[in-house]
Formats: sequence, structure tokens, C-alpha cells
Amino acid sequence: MSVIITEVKDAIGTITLDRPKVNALSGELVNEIILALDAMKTQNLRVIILRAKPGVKIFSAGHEVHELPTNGRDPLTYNDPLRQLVRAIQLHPCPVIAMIEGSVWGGACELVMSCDLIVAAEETTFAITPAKLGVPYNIAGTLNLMKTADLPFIKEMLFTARPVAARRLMESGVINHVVAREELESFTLTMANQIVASSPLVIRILKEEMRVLASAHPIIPEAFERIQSLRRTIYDSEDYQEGIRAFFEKRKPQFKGC
Ligand code: LCV
Ligand code: LCV
Repeated sequence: MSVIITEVKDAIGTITLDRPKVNALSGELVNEIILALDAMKTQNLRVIILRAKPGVKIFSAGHEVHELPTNGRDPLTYNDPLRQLVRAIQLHPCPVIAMIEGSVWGGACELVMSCDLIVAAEETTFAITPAKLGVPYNIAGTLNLMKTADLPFIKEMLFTARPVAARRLMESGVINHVVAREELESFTLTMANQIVASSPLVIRILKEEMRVLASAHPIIPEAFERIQSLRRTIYDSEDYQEGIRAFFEKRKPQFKGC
């Protein structure tokens, strides 16, 4: 049973998340989105819209917590499905518009922010929650977030792990437009059609040009290794185990800082 719905109409592809309960980003869901993105490369499309079903309360609850390893393995490596999906979106020749309603959690925030444009319904919220779960966020993911908004704002989101209103993210330049929920589809389609009317070659090259320029962050190997070792202290910690245990036991985690 597929966990996404895909549609192609007038050079616009739409991928709808449709995994029961909360669109948690399981390997299965992520791989279906990646396959749909790949297929859409050969259908002469100009824009792709990523969305959940109309009227959802939760756009996505983030990484499927049941799939976070607790045996001392890095939970968010380069090949983690979510990392693969973020790269698939960033490398896709078409602009991807995230059309968001409901609440967005954890890694789903980075998924949405890796899209080229974001249109959100008024009541939408975003919460980046590794600190609440005791999880060592991925290096590329942290860098992606730092490239999306000013550091004080990203630190507030990461340190408090609290939901932030879409309008606040728009004021910080993260979200392009916040509209009434009933206008979300028409507004997004209008923007999509403006892109369809432009040169796909120019847009494809501009998207890749900006990806390469934006990722031009030199980091010396020693710095990279030091950050990796810092992340290991988290996923080797008791706090990491406690964060996940508390989630499944539906209780507040008792973090000890070790
Ligand atoms: C699996 C879930 C999930 C879920 N996975 O309904 O960014 S990082 O680094 O942290 C990264 C590793 C990451 O993305 O980690 C996951 C981050 N996600 C979160 O922190 C959100 C965790 N979920 C929640 O806070 C709540 O579930 C929300 C607010 C999404 C929904 O709350 P609500 O009260 O409406 P429940 O909490 O009862 O959740 C409904 C069902 O969905 C499961 C949850 O276990 C429950 O399952 P059961 O009905 O079987 O008990 N669920 C929720 N999130 N990420 N499963
Ligand atoms: C020569 C012109 C021009 C013009 N050159 O009056 O940014 S990049 O990479 O694209 C870069 C390469 C660049 O800057 O490319 C040019 C970007 N410019 C545009 O895309 C604007 C193109 N122009 C228009 O959209 C319209 O002309 C505007 C909205 C500026 C004005 O519209 P309006 O209906 O008031 P017309 O279109 O009739 O233009 C009046 C006269 O100016 C000429 C146009 O050809 C027309 O000449 P004739 O009266 O001889 O027919 N014109 C306008 N823009 N960039 N000529």
C-alpha cells in the first residue's frame, strides 16, 4: 500500500504524503518520495509541489522514531533516508514548492526547508526537536538550517524545541508566503504556473548555481572530525537512550547531561 499520492498535471507534479497517523518519515515513505522525484525528472515537468492531504492537523511528525537506532550507531548518517531525500530535493532540476498546513516536527522541518519555496497556511507551526528527544542532529542538517535563517532564530528553535508559528518564520525569511488555509492551493498553483511560464533551462541552471554557491562553506577535515566526535558523545550517551525511551513511554525525559 503506497504511502504517497502522486499526480502530474500541466507540467506540475504533486507528491502528497499519505502515511497513516502522522506522516512520520519512515524509510519506506522517504524512499517512495525519492522514487517519485526521480520519475518526475523524465516527465518534462517544470515544478513539483510537496504537500500532505488537505486539512491535516500534522503535516509530518518528523523522523520515524521507531527507526532511530539505539545500539550505539549514528542515527543520522549521510545515508539516512531523510538525508538522501534532502539531497534529492536540492539536486532535482525542478523547483520544489512545499505547500504546508498543520504542524511540522523534527527532521520534517529540514525536509520542508530544503525545498526551494515554502507556502504555508496561517496556523502552520514548525518545531525542530532533537534536543527534546536527545538526538544528535546531522552536520549537513545543522548547516542547512543555519543557511536558512539567522543563527539566533535557529538557536531558539533548536534549544527550545518549541513550535514556532509560520508567520514568524516568514518574518525571518524562511517561508515565502503565509496565506489563509482556504487559499493555500490556489495561491501555490498561481506561483507554480508563473514558474512554468519561465525558461526551465534558466531555472534549472540558477537552482544548481545557487546550490553550489550556497554550499561553498569550506570546512577543514579536523573541524569535521571534531564535530563528528561531539555528535558521537550524544548518540553514545544515556540521554539519547532516555530521550527515545521517554517518547515511547509517553512521559517527559529525565536528561542527566551524560
Ligand atoms: C513515530 C510517532 C511520531 C514519530 N515517529 O498524537 O529532528 S530530529 O533530530 O529529532 C529527528 C531524529 C526527528 O525528526 O525525530 C522525530 C522528531 N519528531 C517529534 O519530536 C514529534 C514527536 N511527536 C509528537 O510530538 C506528537 O506525536 C505530535 C505533536 C506529532 C502529535 O501529538 P498527538 O498528541 O496529536 P500522539 O502523540 O498520540 O501521536 C499519535 C501517534 O503517532 C505516533 C505516536 O507514538 C502515537 O502512536 P500511537 O497512537 O501508536 O501511540 N508518533 C508521533 N510522532 N516521529 N511515531
Ligand atoms: C531593449 C526594451 C527593453 C529592454 N531592452 O512597454 O536580468 S537578465 O539576466 O534577464 C538581463 C539579461 C536583463 O536585464 O534582461 C532584460 C530584462 N528586462 C525585462 O525582462 C523587461 C522587458 N521589458 C518589459 O517587460 C516591458 O517592456 C516593460 C514592462 C519594461 C515595459 O512595458 P510597456 O508595455 O510599458 P513596451 O513593452 O512596449 O516597451 C517599450 C519599448 O521599450 C522596449 C520595447 O521593445 C519597446 O520598444 P518599441 O517601442 O520599439 O516596441 N524595451 C523594453 N524593455 N530591456 N528594449
